[in-house]
Amino acid sequence: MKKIAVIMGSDSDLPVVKKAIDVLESFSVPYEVHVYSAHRTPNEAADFARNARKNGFGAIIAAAGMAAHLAGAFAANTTLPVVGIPVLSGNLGGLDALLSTVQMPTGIPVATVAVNGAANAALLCIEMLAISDDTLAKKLEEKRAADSAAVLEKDKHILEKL
Ligand code: RP5
Repeated sequence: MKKIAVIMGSDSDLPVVKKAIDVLESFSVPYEVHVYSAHRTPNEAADFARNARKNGFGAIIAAAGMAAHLAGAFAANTTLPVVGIPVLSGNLGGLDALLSTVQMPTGIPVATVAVNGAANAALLCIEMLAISDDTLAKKLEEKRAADSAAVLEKDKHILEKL
């Protein structure tokens, strides 16, 4: 199975990114976690992105806050799918990172999830791998069913309570 690269702009992003790691773990999808910054380590970030396909990766998650160019910088250097997580950091409530991540020019796409939407970033990558992996597709269906059952259980409790 292809690996998922999980990149964060700073180790201060880890509490958010951990939710993506937990999802990848729960699906037994192989991954590698790195700290690379578009601004502080531009050469290392570019090297990683350029070699990611030949190093066995299938998709890249890039999480960053503030002027969050990380996902775009990765996307500029690979044709693997890049999923951006705008991280809430600094004083602008995550809007800075959201716009920096989502507003990519035509030709260099970044699939952007919600601010701090790390779990969805992992799920989106798993859905990409599941295009050619029936076992993974079945696990995704099972998770959807479990999530539905959990909501219906909550509905039952609310009905009983109120
Ligand atoms: C971004 O700046 C990082 O992704 C992080 O969200 C933010 C702050 O980084 P630190 O100053 O905590 O290293 O590049």
